[in-house]
Amino acid sequence: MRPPHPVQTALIQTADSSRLRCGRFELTLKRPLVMGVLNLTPDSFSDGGRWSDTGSAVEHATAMIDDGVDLIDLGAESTRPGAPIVPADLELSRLVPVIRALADCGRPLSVDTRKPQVMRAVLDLGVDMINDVSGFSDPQAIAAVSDSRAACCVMHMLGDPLTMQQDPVYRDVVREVREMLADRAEALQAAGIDRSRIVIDPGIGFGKTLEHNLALLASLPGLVELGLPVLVGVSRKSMLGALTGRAVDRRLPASLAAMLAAVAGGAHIVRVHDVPETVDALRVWQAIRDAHHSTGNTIGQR
Ligand code: HH2
Repeated sequence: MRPPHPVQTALIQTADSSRLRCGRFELTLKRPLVMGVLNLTPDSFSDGGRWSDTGSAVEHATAMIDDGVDLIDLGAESTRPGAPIVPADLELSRLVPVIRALADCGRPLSVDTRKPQVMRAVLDLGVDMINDVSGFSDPQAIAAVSDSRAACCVMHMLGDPLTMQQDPVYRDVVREVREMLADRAEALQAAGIDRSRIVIDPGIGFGKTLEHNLALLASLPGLVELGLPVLVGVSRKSMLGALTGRAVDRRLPASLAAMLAAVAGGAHIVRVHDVPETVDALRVWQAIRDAHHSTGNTIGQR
């Protein structure tokens, strides 16, 4: 197993967002954390079907841990544009055996789900984070997490996966996404969920054109100013295909570039498919940034 990547020098950062309470874990956010994607779906946009039996899913999770992953995000319903809704019992039948097998893997387990029923069941199994791409817009979803210790990732999405890419329109995408995330974070806090458990995510590719995605990535420092940890998922996404002309299986360099841009903009957690490559890129980026910082200059946001 590789050593954890080095803790970077803390730069300008609000006290609020320097730690994340995440179920059984308390995570320090002084260096960017790597969330590895574990899709248990037959139809995810980049790796559908690859890890859909428990044995291969556990093998992949173990490899990600060896490669230095900080959190594992399990998903059993694709949210790609146009994806159909998966019934809760099917979603759970994919999740439960893998959660049980990974319960003691030493890394926080996150579950990517929009269904309160699924949230409650996986929280009963002890998962550490609920990642809701619909931003806890269902009051039952807030109720499901409020009596747990789990972290809550609030993502921005315009509409739902079935329709979200059909001509998304904003007046000011950066302002609207920021306001929605601040509102949802307030709703979670009103239900008794402490700020130290809340993560926000601009939802790259969820009801956004290429221009919207670029504007959001370019203005991440404005989201970081909300004082909550910011998660960004851009790995292999179609915006990278639009920029490079590459098919989904050839988007690793583009994914790494976008990931580093997000981290330079202040992102605290990056959600990625390619863990070893991401960990390596972050090691190099951090070493340069820390050396630069120790000379008295600053780069990046934090
Ligand atoms: N992206 C995807 C799924 N879940 N959750 C958060 N918080 N942020 C993201 O950007 C995000 C997410 C899409 O990626 P993937 O899980 O690989 O695809 P699919 O939804 O097709 O399973």
